[in-house]
Amino acid sequence: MITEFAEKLFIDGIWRTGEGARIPVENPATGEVLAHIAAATPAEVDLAVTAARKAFKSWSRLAPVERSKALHRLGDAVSAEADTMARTMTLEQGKPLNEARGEILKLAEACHFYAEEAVRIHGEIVPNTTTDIDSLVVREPIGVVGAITPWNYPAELVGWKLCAALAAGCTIVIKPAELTPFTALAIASMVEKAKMPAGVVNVVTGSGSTVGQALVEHPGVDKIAFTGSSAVGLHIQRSCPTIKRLSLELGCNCPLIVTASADLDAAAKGAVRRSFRNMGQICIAINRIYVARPIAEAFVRRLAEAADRLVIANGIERPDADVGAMASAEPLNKTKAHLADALAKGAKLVAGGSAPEGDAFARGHFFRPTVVAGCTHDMKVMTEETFGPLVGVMVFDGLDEAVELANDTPYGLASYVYAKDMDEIRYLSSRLDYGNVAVNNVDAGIMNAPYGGRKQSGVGYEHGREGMLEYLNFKHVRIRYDEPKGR
Ligand code: TAP
Repeated sequence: MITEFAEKLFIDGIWRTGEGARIPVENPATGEVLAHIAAATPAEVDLAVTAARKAFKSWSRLAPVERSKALHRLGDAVSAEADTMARTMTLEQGKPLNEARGEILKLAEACHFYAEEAVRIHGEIVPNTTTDIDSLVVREPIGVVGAITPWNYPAELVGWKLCAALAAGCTIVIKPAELTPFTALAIASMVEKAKMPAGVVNVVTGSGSTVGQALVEHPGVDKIAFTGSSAVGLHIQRSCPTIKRLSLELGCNCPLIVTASADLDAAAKGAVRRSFRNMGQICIAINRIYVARPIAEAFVRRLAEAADRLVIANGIERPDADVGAMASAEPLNKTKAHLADALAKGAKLVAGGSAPEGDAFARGHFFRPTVVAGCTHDMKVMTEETFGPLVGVMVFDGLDEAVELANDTPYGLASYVYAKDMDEIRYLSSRLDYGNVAVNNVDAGIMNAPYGGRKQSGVGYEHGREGMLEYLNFKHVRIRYDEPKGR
């Protein structure tokens, strides 16, 4: 699949060999170059936006049931190709094959979910001061969407935007991350298989600062749907030359609170899963854990043992590994820097702390899942997003202290609680200043509930009905009627 898409752009339903500079895409588990992509030129970006604008005229006027059928066909095409698409993702991103396959199937789930929502875009009739007037509130698609996505979930983060936008009647130009472009191009080929009209979905590859920025600045793009770092999100907000709708799904530094009433085994299991899955390269990864003093020692022991038990491997060779390679040297270096900072400031290493040994790991971006205890808020691990396999643990004495520490951050995407006491659960969940609070589980995002951040974690929502509202304008149509003649 990868060589098939090398140097290609998908514009107006046609696979074009790009005219811009070639950029290598590497396998992060081995360092080998998989293939090259073509950086879209300004003219090619313009072509894609023009195609999306043209397609918008008919796609937005299509009966919702037809858009729904097209999204169901896309979901079916994605499921049918799950194995090959997963392989593409593992090769370019590093996560184990089984996990990649799970992500592809979740993309298919998003297609079917928004296919169902496409036929439920209804409006309201609002009461007026006189009875001869109706106020209709109708919903209309915004227009052309520029979707800019990161490399950690190369299928789902494209899919949430694509499916919600198309269900609403918008068309889309996607700019995937340079590190993981082939998964997005594979999605484009499923769009083709699903026989979507030309121009409804377009994919242009290249760097964020040129191709992504060109979408941000293009007057033909009505909305930017962005997932990525808070720094780039802020830059996009500042650099929009015209008024555009923006959804910004940004970074976080997510806390977990473990109270004295918690089931310790469940808490350690949840903490390990959400700290280290995808090598911690998740916007909702648990970065910092606050644990009640009486249970701290027992919890840290369980956490460290569970972290040490995780199987690390090249995700192609060992599909069922717990974790694979990190996606590039950048998040790995940041992980090492945050670890060094914590240790220099007095934290104690209780698990991991180095790269795994052996030839199999020599050329890839591998690191052992790492736990540091005895942390304080002077340490970067407790205050900045690491985006790597490192978690810090700190002890608390009272629930108010735990809440204060958990909320002591500019971010607000997701937080976690393990507790059995209902009073504690209510107290904590109502005080945590986050868009998502997961209690006694670590799946903060599910397809049919809104998922979005507060503060520097962004604006807007994905998932759920709310995710589709991000692609719709409201229109108020106020109609005054006369008495019918000859009544
Ligand atoms: P970024 O560096 O912000 O990149 C995200 C996307 O933006 C990439 O496609 C990037 O292109 C592009 N980009 C970079 N500069 C741009 C510019 N000036 N104009 C337009 N686009 C630009 O993030 P990342 O390192 O890929 O991903 C990690 C971050 O994403 C973390 O902070 C993580 O928390 C966040 N994230 C958030 C969520 C949610 S749902 N809140 C989910 C996943 C990840 P290139 O990389 O190709 O240059």
